[in-house]
Amino acid sequence: MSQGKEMSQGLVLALSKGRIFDQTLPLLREAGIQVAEDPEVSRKLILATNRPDLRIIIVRASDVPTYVQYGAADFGVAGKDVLQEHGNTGLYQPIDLHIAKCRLSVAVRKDFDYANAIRQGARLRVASKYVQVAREHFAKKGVHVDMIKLYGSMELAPLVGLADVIVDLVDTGNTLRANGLVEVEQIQDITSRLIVNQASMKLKHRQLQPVLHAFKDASSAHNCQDEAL
Ligand code: PRT
Ligand code: MG
Repeated sequence: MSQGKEMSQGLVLALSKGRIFDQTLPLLREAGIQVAEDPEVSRKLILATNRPDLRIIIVRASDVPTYVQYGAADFGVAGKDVLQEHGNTGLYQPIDLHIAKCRLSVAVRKDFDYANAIRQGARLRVASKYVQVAREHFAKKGVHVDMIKLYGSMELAPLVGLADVIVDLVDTGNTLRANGLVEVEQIQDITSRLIVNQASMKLKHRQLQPVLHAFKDASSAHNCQDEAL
């Protein structure tokens, strides 16, 4: 049997390496699922689990919704930041897992007068990976923005004069501090959600349902407001 055929019959879960994999692992364990290998060590992109009908694929964090949307994975775990930029097409988002917590914030150089810069009618150069959310945030405040799309190391932009402000994820604040930046506004709290391909939810309902319930139970210690599955 070909690999593709095998994958289409079982369930495929898409995860990214790093904090999402690390923080999903305990939830999987509570759901009775053990992952055979550590992706950091094995470098494999398809990982077996103790369940013959469940495999994990390792993809870039921002690619998780794409794999799930097109059905290459039946379900996955992705940050709210990534989901907002990607959009909801083809995806259900039934469970907030309350993992990989951080916040999306506006940050500037310590010596930058933000209050003055955002006065009504002003124009601001904003660098971010999260251009949709950043645009909406400043539109609500009546601030005109020149949006500069970046893919990483956002903290550098104000330091070298590329932008006045950045919109980026903040957890401990250590990265901002190390670069002489300060958080001037918190836009939203971010956690990661379990996302499910809409066709899989119907066609693989019998297989998926127990796994989704186990995920929900495992994460419910932190959460009381999940939508119905
Ligand atoms: O790293 P890569 O470019 O491959 O992809 P990625 O950055 O999208 O993936 P990853 O694994 O770093 O992040 C996956 C998800 O984790 C994100 O989509 C968020 O939902 C969530 N998350 C939680 C975070 C953070 N906390 C976080 N602190 N993602 C990124 N950061 C970065 C932030 O961008 C900043 O550069 O960490 C830095 C700030 O951290 P502090 O602790 O110094 O404030
Ligand atoms: Mg990263």
